[in-house]
Amino acid sequence: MLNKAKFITIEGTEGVGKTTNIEFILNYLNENSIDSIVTREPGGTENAEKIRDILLNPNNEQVPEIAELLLFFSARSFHVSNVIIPALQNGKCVICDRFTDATIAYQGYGRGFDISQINMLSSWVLADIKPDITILLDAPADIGMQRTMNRGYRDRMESEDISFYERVRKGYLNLASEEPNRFQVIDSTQSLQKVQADIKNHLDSLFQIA
Ligand code: Z5A
Repeated sequence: MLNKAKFITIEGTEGVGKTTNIEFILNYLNENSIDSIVTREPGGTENAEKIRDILLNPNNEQVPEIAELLLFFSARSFHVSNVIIPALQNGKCVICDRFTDATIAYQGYGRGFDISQINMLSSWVLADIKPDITILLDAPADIGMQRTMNRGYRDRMESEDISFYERVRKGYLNLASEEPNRFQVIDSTQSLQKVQADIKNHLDSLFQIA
């Protein structure tokens, strides 16, 4: 029998539609009676949400880049041990808004940290946890930025210039080409209906739903 406790991550640069489509994925799983939880990074536990505030609140003291990198992994350690592993062990599907690929894309390609050092931290923190599928919503950086402009609030990570987000996007696309079986890249400049039809196709094959 197919194990339905899948680990699904959703990635992309800001404003590509992660939050919007996580709701769609959750509805899909509910309609197919697949028990699931939705969570996010940085965050997902009480302590990890405190770290999220340190990382994203623009009014906090300056965050050195190395502290930023280590804080993302600290938050992830709380999250993996206290939420992700227990949910998967209890037979639940986990839908996670960002995971380690975000660290490689943002801190590696964006900030310039050595990817092999990030991978080493990752192997310490994650043990053998790896997403079953990663949905990468892809769009040119300026499109995502325009979509989030109307919020009237930019967090600390959203205050970089466009070249940073272009490097992040390139990082994600490189990761996807290195692991084509795990990554499903979806053009998020398409209409929401088309994006969601693509997501549904990938979920149908993951869960073997005809
Ligand atoms: N970060 C990191 O650096 N390293 C790490 O390891 C991790 C994270 C884990 C967390 O932010 C920040 O931390 C993030 C990366 C960094 N910083 N940045 N930049 P987050 O994940 O909490 O938030 P976000 O990435 O900034 O996501 P977002 O801005 O909330 O965007 P979104 O969730 O992808 O988009 P959305 O809210 O679903 O959609 C945005 C708007 O577009 C909305 O009005 C939608 O209705 C609209 N939309 C969505 N899809 C479409 C389509 N297809 N057509 C037209 N309009 C659309």
